Amino acid sequence: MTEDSTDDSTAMQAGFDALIAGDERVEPRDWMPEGYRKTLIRQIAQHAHSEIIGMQPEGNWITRAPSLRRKAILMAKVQDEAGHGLYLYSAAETLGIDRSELLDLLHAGRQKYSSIFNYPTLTWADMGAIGWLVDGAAIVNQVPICRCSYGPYARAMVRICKEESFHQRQGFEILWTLSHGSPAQRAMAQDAVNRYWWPSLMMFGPPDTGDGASPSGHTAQSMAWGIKRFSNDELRQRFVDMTVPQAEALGLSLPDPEIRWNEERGSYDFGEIDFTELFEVVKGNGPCNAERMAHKVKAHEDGAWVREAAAAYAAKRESAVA
Ligand code: FAQ
Repeated sequence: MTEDSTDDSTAMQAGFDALIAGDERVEPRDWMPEGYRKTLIRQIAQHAHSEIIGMQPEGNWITRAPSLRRKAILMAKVQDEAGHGLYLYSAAETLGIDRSELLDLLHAGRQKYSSIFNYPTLTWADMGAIGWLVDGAAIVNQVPICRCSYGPYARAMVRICKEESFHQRQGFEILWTLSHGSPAQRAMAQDAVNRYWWPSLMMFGPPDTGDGASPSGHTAQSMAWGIKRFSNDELRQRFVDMTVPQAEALGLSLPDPEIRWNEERGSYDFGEIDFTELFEVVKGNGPCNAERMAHKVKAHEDGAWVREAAAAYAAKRESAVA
């Protein structure tokens, strides 16, 4: 390396450091360290894949929604999730990676998606529990990403968070209706909440200080880069504090006898999370991992003709212009 190029890279690093220190946005045209770019690609791709795979558990109930109104709302919600996936793939592409490459990595099991979408949706009440708890957790996690240091990711999150708020509200309303319905409907709502509570807490990721074998390894660096604004445990606590009073309003209980208000801390205590379950699900051993991936790969293969037709059409238009 020549002296000039060393000077250049020191100046570029200093420019990046100044943007981060000043809490300004890094844009695609700006120089960025390779680790920053890779971390963003990993997180944004995982986020995009989650939105797309996340269409499956709810898509499962579109044909069985209990009324036309519920069906229309659920279809709109599932379409919103597709839209979120597309904004996020576009945000990832600004980092110099192609969407098709990201999909290949997902299909080969080399990129992840959120653990929560590997649980089955057994009853209509699960649509309520997903909206209320899963979208609720997603909002708590994603609102701070609107202030992420990387511009395209932060801007994509603004609209996504607005839509997730509507999703959370519709889930709450489904559960409210069921919990004020017949004893069987109320029992269905309670069962859904019992099954989705702990997996929703796991969405926030591993604990900040684990047992040495399983802590949240990326948090410190991601916080220093302004990608993450809070740690996994901080956001998890925020979610518990927001959700406990909402469960009371619903008249449903949360399946944790250790939840109680802690006057000193000004927040709720809650029981220990079984993180071995999270790690098993992330490794591919959850109840629906194989089914979700098989469905995703098949949908991708079945859609090959659409991609081929679009590429042929674009090539024809290009040659006509030339
Ligand atoms: N599932 O060091 P950390 C939604 C992995 S969208 C699977 O803490 P990081 C909307 C992690 O990747 C839901 N893997 O990592 C919707 C890493 O593995 P790696 C998705 C997980 O990145 C609603 C390792 O563990 N939201 O729900 C999980 O700093 C309804 C160590 O972890 C986002 O993606 C997990 N739960 O923090 C759609 C939000 N947790 O890559 C449809 C953006 C951790 O080293 C229906 N992402 N891992 O092999 C984030 O905020 C972060 O990436 C975290 C993880 C907080 C998820």
